[in-house]
Amino acid sequence: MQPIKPKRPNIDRESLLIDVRRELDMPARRLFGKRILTLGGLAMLTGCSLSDNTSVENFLVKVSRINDSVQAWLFDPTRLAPTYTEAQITRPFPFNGFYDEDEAPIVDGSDFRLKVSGLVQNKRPWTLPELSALPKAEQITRHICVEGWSAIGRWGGTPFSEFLKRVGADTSARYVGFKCADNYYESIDMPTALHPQTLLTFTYDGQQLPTKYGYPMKLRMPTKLGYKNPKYVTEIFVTNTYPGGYWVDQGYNWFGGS
Ligand SMILES: Nc1nc2c(c(=O)[nH]1)N[C@H]1C(S)=C(S)[C@@H](COP(=O)(O)O)O[C@H]1N2
Ligand SMILES: [Mo]
Repeated sequence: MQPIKPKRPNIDRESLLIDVRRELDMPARRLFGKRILTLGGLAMLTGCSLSDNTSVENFLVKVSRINDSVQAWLFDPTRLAPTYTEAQITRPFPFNGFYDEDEAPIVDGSDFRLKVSGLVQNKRPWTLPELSALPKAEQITRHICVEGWSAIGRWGGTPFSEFLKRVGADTSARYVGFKCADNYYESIDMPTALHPQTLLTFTYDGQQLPTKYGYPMKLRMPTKLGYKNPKYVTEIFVTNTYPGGYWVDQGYNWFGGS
């Protein structure tokens, strides 16, 4: 038999990665459910034709035998996620949370202070105007939720690496953790925190971030699945102690890359 050499197929990378995740040994796999991991689910997410998906499946059979080096290639934290045009934005962009939209926390911006703690030189809290004065960045990227939908949106704010630089974060530490106004919490690896597309965002589609999308701020990472992107962030900390996350602690994969 010919040895199987996985090679990069000409198909939508995101749809591929969702299923590659299934093939890799991921604890979250049971909880994500079969819904998005079927051919039909893939077709729904990506609008791919069945023939494309067939080639995805064939590829995945091969990928399921891969080793760590291929996994490292798939989740390379320096890889850039695709960006999109204004015309491709999903309207209206969906709301999601572990509660209904009308229960989303309403944060008072006027006396808001972002807390900073852990392995940083400067723990001074930040007001919203101070945060808005940081160097600007904007991106139109795809948000992928494991519940079976994805949507393209436009977020604006500051590169998270700029924020980490200003607070004197120990960037040799392993994790950055987030606490949220709705008691959600998350944490990410330092390479992702420093990734050029990881933004601390204050706007959605050119307007102040509305309550439903996480006012006063959302950490937006197009290299991570939806649940890794915390909204209503109230505290950021740098640590070497694994902080977990709201869904991660219920079995979702911690890396959560897309
Ligand atoms: N604080 C907070 N952040 C959160 C969540 C949440 O419930 N609370 N849900 C996560 C999930 S599962 C998704 S898909 C996205 C939804 O973001 P959106 O409402 O802007 O679409 O937020 C993520 N961040
Ligand atoms: Mo999600």
